[in-house]
Amino acid sequence: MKLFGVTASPFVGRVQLVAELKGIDLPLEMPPIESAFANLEQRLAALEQDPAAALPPIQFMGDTPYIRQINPQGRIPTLECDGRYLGESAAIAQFLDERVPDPPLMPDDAWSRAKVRQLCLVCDLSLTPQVFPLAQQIDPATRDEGKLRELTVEIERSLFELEHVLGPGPWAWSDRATLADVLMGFTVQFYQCVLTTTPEHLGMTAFDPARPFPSHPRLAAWWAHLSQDPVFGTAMDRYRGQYREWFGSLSTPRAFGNWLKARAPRP
Ligand SMILES: N[C@@H](CCC(=O)N[C@@H](CS)C(=O)NCC(=O)O)C(=O)O
Repeated sequence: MKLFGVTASPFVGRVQLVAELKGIDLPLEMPPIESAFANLEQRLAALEQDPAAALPPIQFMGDTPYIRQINPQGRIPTLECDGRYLGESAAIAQFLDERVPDPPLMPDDAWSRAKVRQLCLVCDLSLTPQVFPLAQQIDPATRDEGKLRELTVEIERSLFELEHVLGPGPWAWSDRATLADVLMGFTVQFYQCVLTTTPEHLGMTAFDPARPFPSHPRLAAWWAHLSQDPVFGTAMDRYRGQYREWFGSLSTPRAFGNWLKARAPRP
């Protein structure tokens, strides 16, 4: 088995954490991304001439011919297992959980398993889709205030939903870590990193690093517990630096081009 992806992706991070918790040896392979670099030099030169040049967006690691061939979604992470391919971090995480049952990342009883799935779905249908567009609003020079207001409302609604679906704790559902903690952990950590990248936290009060989730006591208690856990806490810290670097690259197409270039495979 191996995983196609790059560590700057929180979705890849989810799968790597599940592998770590289960002691699965899961090498990470950067997908062949030559196509993403094909016109990079020319693009950077064009931007040098005209920083406002409207060029089509540069592809990220996932949406490349190689990945599209093995995963029709053109996304990372993509798992290779016995010559077969699986996409979607939640599906991959669940597959690994079933393949190596110890320690289990799903509860024993049907009701609790359903609640864990509900948390995973609420996270990925409600909060996760908001945090990437939020990262695009980091730079005040290119920020769309209307979009930011829209995202603020949506994120507030998502946090309310999660707050009220969370179980008694201390983990997301019960006294044991489950797939809900893995999925929510990476989404919330990405969200925290976006907000703390700007001095005014994009005007959102939901995540004060000194006192996270001031109006969501269950989320606050869950996040404190997860952050202090040796395995989860270390995984979150590991990815924080990667995201910071990436966010810094989102401000202009040129900065993003340079970020991508720094990751180009050496000939
Ligand atoms: N729902 C998917 C999302 C995966 C995803 O969006 N991955 C991004 C990287 S973080 C990607 O491959 N995007 C394609 C691209 O930007 O080229 C999952 O959970 O695996």
